[in-house]
Amino acid sequence: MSFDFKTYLIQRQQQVEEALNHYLPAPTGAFAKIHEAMRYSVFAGGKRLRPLLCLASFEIFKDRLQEVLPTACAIELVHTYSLIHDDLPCMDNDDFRRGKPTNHKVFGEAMAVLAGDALLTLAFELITRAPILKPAMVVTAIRELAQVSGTTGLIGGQVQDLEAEGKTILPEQLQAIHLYKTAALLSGAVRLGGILGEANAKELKSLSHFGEKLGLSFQIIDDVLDVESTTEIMGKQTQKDFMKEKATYPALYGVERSRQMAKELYEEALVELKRFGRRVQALQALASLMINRQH
Ligand code: GRG
Repeated sequence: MSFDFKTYLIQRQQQVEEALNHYLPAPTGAFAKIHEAMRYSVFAGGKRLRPLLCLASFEIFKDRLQEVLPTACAIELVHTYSLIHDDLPCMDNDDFRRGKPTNHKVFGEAMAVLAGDALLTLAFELITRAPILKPAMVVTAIRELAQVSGTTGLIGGQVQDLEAEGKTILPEQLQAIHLYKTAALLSGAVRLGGILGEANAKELKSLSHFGEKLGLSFQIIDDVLDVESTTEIMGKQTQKDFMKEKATYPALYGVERSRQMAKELYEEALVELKRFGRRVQALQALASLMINRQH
């Protein structure tokens, strides 16, 4: 029977929404305000690509989704925290994300900082919430998420990105920024699925390469969309990279070559999945969705 990706996607997205709703604290009681701020950005319309990648990667090896759902949600919380903080006036200073006012526009800067911090903290707690996992696996998963979130990943990329503003940088520096700020967390999501699925070292290596290449390709497409798309479609201000003199692929290579590079990386990423046979259908379809996205 052929793989029905549309049905698969709807089901998994629903499972992720339900799990996130379950794990996020209720917007009531003494901490109603911050819980409301956390929930505002988590349920603002994100595509849930990172948890979906984590689930699809896990499903290459195992079926019991309850083992991986808390970790898949944890990655989404780290992603959401990074966007809240990135939108702050001291960073990218954005008023809109996903077509809605940014967190600090609704809750104020102090609460937005704290909501981001609280999501990041909750993420690590969530990984410990799958009681069926072996303790050693929980430790490995926590280390993995910390590494792709810290200066060896997301934060490191953001620092390099800020420092590159207004400067001419080398192609390898640009690639490093994109690998750190975007590909690390995406690849981490794929790797975490493999880790919890008990992939062996060789399998994990293939998943890492797949995630890195896909993540780099995804960020190149993001750069291109900032040039070619509109504020209405993206739900946030476009042309910002140009205005802030950001280091991007279109700035260095032009739009057409950037699209070509993204396509080549995507194809290279798919090659990494060959060893897994038919159980990679969901992961393959997700990769295609990510690279052909319009927003
Ligand atoms: C502030 C610690 C800190 C990190 C910021 C670089 C960065 C991390 C944030 C800037 C926004 C940006 C360019 C992120 C890179 C990844 C990216 C393209 C995010 C958007 O991801 P989607 O499309 O978002 O998955 P949705 O809205 O669907 O969740």
